Amino acid sequence: MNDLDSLLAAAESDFAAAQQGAELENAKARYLGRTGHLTELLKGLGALPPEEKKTRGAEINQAKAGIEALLTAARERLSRAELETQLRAEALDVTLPGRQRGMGGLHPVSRTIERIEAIFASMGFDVAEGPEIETDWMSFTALNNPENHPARSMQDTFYVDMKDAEGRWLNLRPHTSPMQVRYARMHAARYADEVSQGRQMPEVRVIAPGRVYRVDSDATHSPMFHQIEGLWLGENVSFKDLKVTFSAFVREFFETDDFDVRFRPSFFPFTEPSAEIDIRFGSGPLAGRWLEVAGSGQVHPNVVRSYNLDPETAIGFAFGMGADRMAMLRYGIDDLRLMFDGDLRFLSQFQ
Ligand code: 2NM
Repeated sequence: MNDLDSLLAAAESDFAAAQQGAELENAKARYLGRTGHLTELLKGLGALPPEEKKTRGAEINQAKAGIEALLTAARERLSRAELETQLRAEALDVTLPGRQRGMGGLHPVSRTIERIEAIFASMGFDVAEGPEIETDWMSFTALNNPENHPARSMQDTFYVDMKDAEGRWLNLRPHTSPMQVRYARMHAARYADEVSQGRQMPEVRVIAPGRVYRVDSDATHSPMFHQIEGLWLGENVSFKDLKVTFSAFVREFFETDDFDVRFRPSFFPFTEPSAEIDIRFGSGPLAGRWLEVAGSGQVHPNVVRSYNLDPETAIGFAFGMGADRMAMLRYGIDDLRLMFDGDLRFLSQFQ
Protein backbone atom coordinates (compact mmCIF):
# COMPACT_ATOMS: atom_id res chain seq x y z
CA MET A 1 0.00 0.00 0.00
CA ASN A 2 1.62 3.29 -1.05
CA ASP A 3 1.34 6.55 0.83
CA LEU A 4 -1.65 7.74 -1.28
CA ASP A 5 -3.54 4.51 -0.72
CA SER A 6 -3.08 4.78 3.03
CA LEU A 7 -4.09 8.45 2.91
CA LEU A 8 -7.28 7.40 1.10
CA ALA A 9 -7.90 4.67 3.68
CA ALA A 10 -7.31 7.12 6.54
CA ALA A 11 -9.72 9.65 5.00
CA GLU A 12 -12.33 6.96 4.56
CA SER A 13 -12.22 5.91 8.19
CA ASP A 14 -12.06 9.55 9.42
CA PHE A 15 -15.13 10.43 7.34
CA ALA A 16 -16.94 7.32 8.52
CA ALA A 17 -16.22 8.23 12.15
CA ALA A 18 -17.84 11.69 11.79
CA GLN A 19 -21.25 11.73 13.50
CA GLN A 20 -22.18 15.29 12.64
CA GLY A 21 -21.71 17.77 9.79
CA ALA A 22 -19.20 19.87 11.72
CA GLU A 23 -17.02 16.83 12.53
CA LEU A 24 -17.05 15.82 8.86
CA GLU A 25 -16.06 19.31 7.72
CA ASN A 26 -13.17 19.30 10.21
CA ALA A 27 -12.02 15.96 8.83
CA LYS A 28 -12.31 17.31 5.28
CA ALA A 29 -10.07 20.25 6.20
CA ARG A 30 -7.40 17.84 7.41
CA TYR A 31 -7.17 16.34 3.90
CA LEU A 32 -8.35 18.95 1.42
CA GLY A 33 -7.90 22.19 3.39
CA ARG A 34 -5.17 24.79 2.75
CA THR A 35 -2.80 23.04 5.13
CA GLY A 36 -4.31 19.58 4.58
CA HIS A 37 -2.37 16.42 3.66
CA LEU A 38 -3.14 16.58 -0.07
CA THR A 39 -2.29 20.24 -0.39
CA GLU A 40 1.03 19.57 1.36
CA LEU A 41 1.72 16.71 -1.12
CA LEU A 42 0.92 18.96 -4.08
CA LYS A 43 3.27 21.65 -2.70
CA GLY A 44 6.03 18.98 -2.53
CA LEU A 45 5.76 18.37 -6.31
CA GLY A 46 7.88 21.43 -7.12
CA ALA A 47 10.97 19.73 -5.79
CA LEU A 48 10.62 16.74 -8.14
CA PRO A 49 12.24 16.29 -11.60
CA PRO A 50 9.77 17.01 -14.49
CA GLU A 51 9.02 13.37 -15.46
CA GLU A 52 8.31 12.27 -11.90
CA LYS A 53 6.35 15.44 -11.28
CA LYS A 54 3.93 14.48 -14.03
CA THR A 55 3.18 10.93 -12.85
CA ARG A 56 3.26 11.84 -9.17
CA GLY A 57 0.96 14.83 -9.87
CA ALA A 58 -1.52 12.60 -11.70
CA GLU A 59 -1.49 10.11 -8.81
CA ILE A 60 -2.07 12.82 -6.24
CA ASN A 61 -4.95 14.29 -8.25
CA GLN A 62 -6.49 10.85 -8.55
CA ALA A 63 -6.21 10.41 -4.78
CA LYS A 64 -7.75 13.86 -4.33
CA ALA A 65 -10.69 12.89 -6.54
CA GLY A 66 -11.06 9.71 -4.53
CA ILE A 67 -11.14 11.65 -1.24
CA GLU A 68 -13.69 14.11 -2.66
CA ALA A 69 -15.89 11.20 -3.71
CA LEU A 70 -15.60 9.74 -0.18
CA LEU A 71 -16.52 13.17 1.24
CA THR A 72 -19.62 13.46 -0.93
CA ALA A 73 -20.70 9.96 0.10
CA ALA A 74 -20.12 10.81 3.78
CA ARG A 75 -22.11 14.04 3.47
CA GLU A 76 -25.02 12.17 1.95
CA ARG A 77 -24.87 9.56 4.68
CA LEU A 78 -25.04 12.27 7.35
CA SER A 79 -27.88 14.22 5.80
CA ARG A 80 -29.87 11.01 5.32
CA ALA A 81 -29.32 10.14 8.99
CA GLU A 82 -30.34 13.64 10.03
CA LEU A 83 -33.54 13.46 7.98
CA GLU A 84 -34.31 10.06 9.44
CA THR A 85 -33.91 11.34 13.00
CA GLN A 86 -36.17 14.27 12.23
CA LEU A 87 -38.83 12.09 10.64
CA ARG A 88 -38.75 9.74 13.58
CA ALA A 89 -39.10 12.64 16.01
CA GLU A 90 -42.01 14.11 14.09
CA ALA A 91 -43.71 10.84 13.36
CA LEU A 92 -47.51 10.81 13.76
CA ASP A 93 -49.45 7.67 14.37
CA VAL A 94 -52.49 8.48 12.28
CA THR A 95 -54.16 5.28 13.47
CA LEU A 96 -54.44 6.57 17.10
CA PRO A 97 -57.98 7.51 18.17
CA GLY A 98 -58.58 11.29 18.17
CA ARG A 99 -58.53 13.25 21.41
CA GLN A 100 -62.13 14.03 22.38
CA ARG A 101 -63.16 17.60 22.98
CA GLY A 102 -65.08 17.56 26.28
CA MET A 103 -68.68 18.71 26.12
CA GLY A 104 -68.22 21.32 28.85
CA GLY A 105 -71.16 22.58 30.84
CA LEU A 106 -72.37 25.01 33.43
CA HIS A 107 -71.26 24.96 37.04
CA PRO A 108 -74.08 23.90 39.42
CA VAL A 109 -74.07 27.40 40.92
CA SER A 110 -74.40 28.98 37.46
CA ARG A 111 -77.24 26.61 36.64
CA THR A 112 -78.93 27.53 39.91
CA ILE A 113 -78.54 31.25 39.27
CA GLU A 114 -79.99 30.89 35.76
CA ARG A 115 -82.88 28.91 37.17
CA ILE A 116 -83.62 31.50 39.86
CA GLU A 117 -83.34 34.32 37.29
CA ALA A 118 -85.89 32.56 35.05
CA ILE A 119 -88.34 32.05 37.92
CA PHE A 120 -88.20 35.70 39.01
CA ALA A 121 -88.25 36.89 35.39
CA SER A 122 -91.58 35.05 35.05
CA MET A 123 -92.84 37.21 37.93
CA GLY A 124 -91.77 40.44 36.19
CA PHE A 125 -88.35 40.91 37.80
CA ASP A 126 -85.50 42.43 35.84
CA VAL A 127 -81.96 41.05 36.32
CA ALA A 128 -79.21 43.55 37.19
CA GLU A 129 -75.51 42.72 37.21
CA GLY A 130 -72.67 45.06 38.04
CA PRO A 131 -69.23 45.70 39.53
CA GLU A 132 -67.64 43.49 42.17
CA ILE A 133 -65.38 46.32 43.36
CA GLU A 134 -67.51 48.97 45.03
CA THR A 135 -67.29 52.30 46.78
CA ASP A 136 -67.86 52.61 50.50
CA TRP A 137 -71.02 54.63 49.86
CA MET A 138 -72.57 51.95 47.60
CA SER A 139 -71.73 49.00 49.85
CA PHE A 140 -72.51 50.59 53.21
CA THR A 141 -73.68 54.20 53.49
CA ALA A 142 -76.51 53.91 50.95
CA LEU A 143 -77.69 50.79 52.79
CA ASN A 144 -78.15 52.55 56.12
CA ASN A 145 -75.02 51.14 57.75
CA PRO A 146 -73.89 53.48 60.53
CA GLU A 147 -70.38 54.87 60.11
CA ASN A 148 -69.02 52.51 62.81
CA HIS A 149 -71.05 49.43 61.84
CA PRO A 150 -68.97 46.22 62.27
CA ALA A 151 -69.76 45.06 58.69
CA ARG A 152 -67.40 47.81 57.50
CA SER A 153 -64.49 46.42 59.50
CA MET A 154 -61.54 44.60 57.95
CA GLN A 155 -62.61 41.42 59.81
CA ASP A 156 -65.77 41.32 57.70
CA THR A 157 -65.01 43.06 54.43
CA PHE A 158 -62.15 42.75 51.92
CA TYR A 159 -60.71 46.11 50.96
CA VAL A 160 -58.89 47.02 47.77
CA ASP A 161 -55.68 49.04 47.89
CA MET A 162 -57.23 51.99 46.08
CA LYS A 163 -59.44 54.86 47.22
CA ASP A 164 -62.66 56.26 45.79
CA ALA A 165 -63.42 59.93 45.05
CA GLU A 166 -64.36 60.46 48.72
CA GLY A 167 -60.93 59.17 49.82
CA ARG A 168 -62.36 55.90 51.14
CA TRP A 169 -60.97 52.45 50.39
CA LEU A 170 -62.77 50.53 47.68
CA ASN A 171 -64.20 47.18 48.79
CA LEU A 172 -65.03 43.78 47.27
CA ARG A 173 -68.81 43.97 47.59
CA PRO A 174 -70.02 41.96 50.62
CA HIS A 175 -73.53 41.70 49.11
CA THR A 176 -75.18 42.48 45.77
CA SER A 177 -77.37 45.24 47.26
CA PRO A 178 -75.11 47.94 45.75
CA MET A 179 -76.37 46.75 42.37
CA GLN A 180 -79.93 47.33 43.52
CA VAL A 181 -78.87 50.82 44.62
CA ARG A 182 -77.46 51.48 41.15
CA TYR A 183 -80.54 50.03 39.49
CA ALA A 184 -83.06 51.92 41.64
CA ARG A 185 -81.18 55.21 41.16
CA MET A 186 -81.23 54.72 37.38
CA HIS A 187 -84.93 53.93 37.63
CA ALA A 188 -85.53 57.11 39.66
CA ALA A 189 -83.60 59.24 37.14
CA ARG A 190 -85.38 57.67 34.18
CA TYR A 191 -88.88 58.40 35.50
CA ALA A 192 -88.11 61.70 37.29
CA ASP A 193 -89.91 63.80 34.65
CA GLU A 194 -93.08 61.70 34.73
CA VAL A 195 -93.17 61.74 38.52
CA SER A 196 -92.76 65.55 38.56
CA GLN A 197 -95.77 65.74 36.24
CA GLY A 198 -97.80 63.82 38.80
CA ARG A 199 -97.78 60.47 37.03
CA GLN A 200 -97.28 57.16 38.82
CA MET A 201 -93.79 55.73 38.59
CA PRO A 202 -93.51 52.10 37.40
CA GLU A 203 -92.61 49.63 40.13
CA VAL A 204 -89.03 48.63 40.80
CA ARG A 205 -88.80 44.86 40.49
CA VAL A 206 -85.28 43.55 40.20
CA ILE A 207 -83.01 40.73 41.27
CA ALA A 208 -79.23 41.12 41.56
CA PRO A 209 -77.25 37.88 41.31
CA GLY A 210 -73.49 37.60 41.53
CA ARG A 211 -70.26 36.97 43.39
CA VAL A 212 -69.84 38.55 46.82
CA TYR A 213 -66.91 38.52 49.24
CA ARG A 214 -66.59 38.27 53.02
CA VAL A 215 -63.69 37.47 55.35
CA ASP A 216 -64.92 34.05 56.39
CA SER A 217 -63.69 30.53 55.57
CA ASP A 218 -64.73 27.10 56.90
CA ALA A 219 -66.87 24.08 55.89
CA THR A 220 -69.96 26.26 55.47
CA HIS A 221 -68.38 29.64 54.57
CA SER A 222 -66.28 30.55 51.56
CA PRO A 223 -64.59 33.98 51.26
CA MET A 224 -66.29 34.21 47.86
CA PHE A 225 -69.85 33.05 47.43
CA HIS A 226 -72.89 33.89 45.33
CA GLN A 227 -75.87 35.90 46.35
CA ILE A 228 -79.18 36.72 44.79
CA GLU A 229 -80.97 39.70 46.21
CA GLY A 230 -84.45 40.77 45.24
CA LEU A 231 -86.12 44.16 45.49
CA TRP A 232 -89.74 45.07 44.87
CA LEU A 233 -90.87 48.65 45.44
CA GLY A 234 -94.28 50.09 44.59
CA GLU A 235 -97.00 52.19 46.08
CA ASN A 236 -98.02 49.63 48.63
CA VAL A 237 -95.93 46.47 48.38
CA SER A 238 -96.16 44.61 51.67
CA PHE A 239 -94.89 41.63 53.64
CA LYS A 240 -97.89 39.73 52.30
CA ASP A 241 -96.49 40.24 48.78
CA LEU A 242 -93.11 39.05 50.00
CA LYS A 243 -94.65 35.87 51.39
CA VAL A 244 -96.59 35.22 48.17
CA THR A 245 -93.62 35.99 45.94
CA PHE A 246 -91.13 33.96 47.92
CA SER A 247 -93.50 31.01 48.29
CA ALA A 248 -94.10 31.01 44.53
CA PHE A 249 -90.36 31.02 44.04
CA VAL A 250 -89.82 28.09 46.44
CA ARG A 251 -92.59 26.11 44.70
CA GLU A 252 -90.97 26.61 41.29
CA PHE A 253 -87.41 26.15 42.45
CA PHE A 254 -87.93 22.93 44.40
CA GLU A 255 -90.80 21.73 42.17
CA THR A 256 -93.11 20.92 45.09
CA ASP A 257 -96.17 22.32 46.86
CA ASP A 258 -95.44 20.38 50.00
CA PHE A 259 -93.71 22.95 52.22
CA ASP A 260 -94.34 25.61 54.89
CA VAL A 261 -92.81 29.07 55.05
CA ARG A 262 -92.14 31.02 58.22
CA PHE A 263 -90.73 34.47 58.95
CA ARG A 264 -88.45 34.68 61.96
CA PRO A 265 -87.76 38.18 63.34
CA SER A 266 -84.20 39.32 62.66
CA PHE A 267 -82.15 42.45 62.11
CA PHE A 268 -80.49 44.03 59.08
CA PRO A 269 -79.47 47.69 58.89
CA PHE A 270 -81.15 48.09 55.48
CA THR A 271 -84.59 46.68 56.40
CA GLU A 272 -87.16 47.38 59.13
CA PRO A 273 -88.80 45.14 60.12
CA SER A 274 -86.43 42.31 59.14
CA ALA A 275 -86.96 38.57 59.03
CA GLU A 276 -85.22 35.33 58.22
CA ILE A 277 -87.22 33.15 55.85
CA ASP A 278 -87.31 29.46 56.78
CA ILE A 279 -88.92 26.67 54.81
CA ARG A 280 -89.86 23.15 55.86
CA PHE A 281 -90.62 20.39 53.38
CA GLY A 282 -93.36 17.86 54.17
CA SER A 283 -91.72 15.12 52.12
CA GLY A 284 -88.49 14.30 50.34
CA PRO A 285 -84.93 14.01 51.65
CA LEU A 286 -85.05 17.36 53.50
CA ALA A 287 -88.49 16.81 55.09
CA GLY A 288 -89.28 17.87 58.64
CA ARG A 289 -86.46 20.34 59.41
CA TRP A 290 -86.80 24.12 59.23
CA LEU A 291 -84.19 25.33 56.74
CA GLU A 292 -83.04 28.94 56.71
CA VAL A 293 -83.04 30.02 53.07
CA ALA A 294 -83.10 33.82 52.96
CA GLY A 295 -82.99 37.11 54.82
CA SER A 296 -85.60 39.71 54.10
CA GLY A 297 -87.40 42.80 55.24
CA GLN A 298 -89.30 45.96 54.47
CA VAL A 299 -86.80 48.32 52.81
CA HIS A 300 -85.68 51.00 55.32
CA PRO A 301 -86.76 54.58 54.47
CA ASN A 302 -83.12 55.73 54.56
CA VAL A 303 -82.29 53.14 51.87
CA VAL A 304 -85.22 54.33 49.73
CA ARG A 305 -83.84 57.88 50.05
CA SER A 306 -80.46 56.76 48.78
CA TYR A 307 -82.31 55.32 45.77
CA ASN A 308 -83.41 58.96 45.17
CA LEU A 309 -86.98 57.77 45.73
CA ASP A 310 -89.61 59.00 48.19
CA PRO A 311 -90.13 56.57 51.09
CA GLU A 312 -93.78 57.71 51.30
CA THR A 313 -94.55 56.37 47.81
CA ALA A 314 -91.83 53.77 47.14
CA ILE A 315 -92.61 51.03 49.61
CA GLY A 316 -91.66 47.39 49.47
CA PHE A 317 -89.43 44.53 50.43
CA ALA A 318 -86.02 43.13 49.74
CA PHE A 319 -84.57 39.70 50.31
CA GLY A 320 -81.26 38.00 49.89
CA MET A 321 -80.24 34.37 49.59
CA GLY A 322 -77.08 32.37 48.95
CA ALA A 323 -77.12 30.86 45.46
CA ASP A 324 -74.52 28.30 46.58
CA ARG A 325 -76.74 27.26 49.48
CA MET A 326 -79.77 26.99 47.19
CA ALA A 327 -77.73 24.80 44.82
CA MET A 328 -76.64 22.60 47.74
CA LEU A 329 -80.24 22.17 48.92
CA ARG A 330 -81.52 21.41 45.45
CA TYR A 331 -78.79 18.93 44.54
CA GLY A 332 -78.25 17.47 48.03
CA ILE A 333 -74.62 18.63 48.35
CA ASP A 334 -73.35 18.70 51.94
CA ASP A 335 -69.96 20.43 51.70
CA LEU A 336 -69.72 23.96 50.31
CA ARG A 337 -66.03 23.50 49.51
CA LEU A 338 -66.85 20.95 46.80
CA MET A 339 -68.39 23.83 44.89
CA PHE A 340 -65.09 25.64 44.47
CA ASP A 341 -62.54 22.79 44.19
CA GLY A 342 -62.97 22.57 40.42
CA ASP A 343 -62.98 18.75 40.49
CA LEU A 344 -64.58 17.50 37.25
CA ARG A 345 -65.65 14.23 38.90
CA PHE A 346 -67.93 16.36 41.10
CA LEU A 347 -68.89 19.02 38.57
CA SER A 348 -69.78 16.64 35.71
CA GLN A 349 -72.59 15.13 37.81
CA PHE A 350 -74.77 18.18 37.29
CA GLN A 351 -74.85 18.33 33.47
C1 2NM B 1 -80.57 40.28 52.65
C2 2NM B 1 -81.44 40.20 53.71
C3 2NM B 1 -82.39 41.20 53.88
C4 2NM B 1 -81.57 43.42 51.05
C5 2NM B 1 -81.92 44.71 51.37
C6 2NM B 1 -81.74 45.40 50.23
C7 2NM B 1 -81.96 46.82 50.02
F1 2NM B 1 -81.07 47.29 49.18
F2 2NM B 1 -83.15 47.00 49.52
F3 2NM B 1 -81.87 47.45 51.16
N1 2NM B 1 -81.27 44.58 49.31
N2 2NM B 1 -81.18 43.35 49.82
C8 2NM B 1 -81.55 42.30 51.96
C9 2NM B 1 -82.44 42.25 53.01
C10 2NM B 1 -80.63 41.32 51.77
O1 2NM B 1 -79.60 39.35 52.39
C11 2NM B 1 -79.41 38.30 53.28
